[in-house]
Amino acid sequence: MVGLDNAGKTTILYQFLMNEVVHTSPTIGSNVEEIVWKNIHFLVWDLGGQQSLRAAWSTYYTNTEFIIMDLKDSMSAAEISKQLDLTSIKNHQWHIQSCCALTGEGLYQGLEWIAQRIKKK
Ligand SMILES: Nc1nc2c(ncn2[C@@H]2O[C@H](COP(=O)(O)OP(=O)(O)OP(=O)(O)O)[C@@H](O)[C@H]2O)c(=O)[nH]1
Ligand SMILES: [Mg+2]
Repeated sequence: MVGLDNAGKTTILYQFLMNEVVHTSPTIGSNVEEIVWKNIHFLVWDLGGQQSLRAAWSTYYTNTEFIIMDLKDSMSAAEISKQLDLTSIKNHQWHIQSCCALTGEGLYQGLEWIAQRIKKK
């Protein structure tokens, strides 16, 4: 799970794990938790988003199957896809899920998209 610092990644992680909003501090390094949902075990690595930590993100990508990006509230899903030119990506699938880590809205729809693709493998 990667994204800008203060975007809400750690909040999402603990929403999935405990169904509640926990008090967070900026992540230095990473948090890792196992989330079990619909009999699927998700090993979720939550990476610190501060500028100085971003160079280390790639070291976590080996054997990574899915990346969750939580971007700040400013753009719609359509705008994000346009800005990042996602439609030009043809060698893997992608999906934008709008969500709110504080209420949990949209979080499980995001996992559902991943779960559907795991089943097709
Ligand atoms: N309004 C709003 N605030 C959020 C949301 N998600 C997280 N926050 C708040 O944003 C702050 C930062 O959340 P974190 O989960 O620590 O952010 P992070 O992405 O893990 O940040 P780094 O560890 O520094 O990369 C906290 O005060 C959260 O309560 C959200 O969906 N909406
Ligand atoms: Mg964090």
